Amino acid sequence: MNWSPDKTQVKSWNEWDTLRHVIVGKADDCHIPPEEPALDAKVPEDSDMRGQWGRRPQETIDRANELLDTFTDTLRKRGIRVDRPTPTDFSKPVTTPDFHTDSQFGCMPPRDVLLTVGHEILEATMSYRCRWFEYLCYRPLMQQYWEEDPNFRHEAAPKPRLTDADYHDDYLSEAIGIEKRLQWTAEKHFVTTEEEPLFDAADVLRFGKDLIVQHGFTTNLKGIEWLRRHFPDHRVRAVNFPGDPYPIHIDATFTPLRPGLILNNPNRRLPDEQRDYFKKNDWEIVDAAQPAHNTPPPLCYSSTWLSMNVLVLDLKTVCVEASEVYQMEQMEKLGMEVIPVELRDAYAFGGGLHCCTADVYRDGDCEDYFP
Ligand code: DAV
Repeated sequence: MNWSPDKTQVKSWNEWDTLRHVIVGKADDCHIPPEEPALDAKVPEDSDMRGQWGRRPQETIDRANELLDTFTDTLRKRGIRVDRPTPTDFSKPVTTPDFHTDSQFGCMPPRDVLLTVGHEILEATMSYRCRWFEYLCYRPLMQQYWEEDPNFRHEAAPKPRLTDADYHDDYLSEAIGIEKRLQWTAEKHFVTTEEEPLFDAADVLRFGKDLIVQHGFTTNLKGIEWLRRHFPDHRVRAVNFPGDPYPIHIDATFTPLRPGLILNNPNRRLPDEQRDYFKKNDWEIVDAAQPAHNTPPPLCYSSTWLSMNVLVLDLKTVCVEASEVYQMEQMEKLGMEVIPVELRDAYAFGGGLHCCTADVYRDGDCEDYFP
């Protein structure tokens, strides 16, 4: 059945077919959460965020929301349906039988929480304590979709316990140093242990029948195995990127643009033995252009490589952050029409244009791109 704006349908099998319906996050009430093991491992050692926590300054929240609202309008003007989450009170502490945290995070990057595979939206386990309840912000939408689309499968992965046993304590030291971090990530020694299945949805890229999953800080091997058993009709492939000292979320590292073409962060090269799978199936992997900035904006977890965190609208059209001149230029050379979207002042809230969205509907069916 074709998509129509009057009828909710959930379906998206990949990152590139024509986008019709999407969720865009909100910056309301976003907090810098207190220290906790998995989060600390991601905060860069020279970051201005070390040792800080609390509600983000109101003027930065307002500015991020202004940008997210403008992005929403841009998509709507192109005929794309855009839904928004319902933020909860992130200042509330969370206590479970297994852990306590004094505040939560926010709901700017829905991509981290929601994994859309075909007619299913799966709530990820998450791996940070401060993000344990983030799915609640999307429940009003999930409920609405469930009522309106009889084919929609709303699923949630088993909530993890997130006790200290989930985290390697050698990652808790103040100054580990980049060299040691690179050695550890090359050895696939990440902050999360194999205590229980863990994954963030943003570690997964959808290539039709194949799900490509980053093994790193936020997704462990048991999380990948859980996805494999949960999606028995898919091939679930683990990848890892040894050049990344803080490997969380695949979408500033590996960016498919259309069937046969992927951008790879040149500092986080996919190892040769893992490239073969793509090469054998005629996928070209090209180095992404350099970011336009030397440093991330203030109080930001992510690296400057949010430059390649783009949202593909269809096989010929891509949204790129408006200040990322080199990335825009490369996209044009690759035959894409670029829509510049200003978002840099929202990066600190959890990511770029791919992170701040989650697919609800794209045209197209589940195809096998690796026959
Ligand atoms: O390069 O810092 C950012 C991904 C955010 N979801 C990076 C990864």
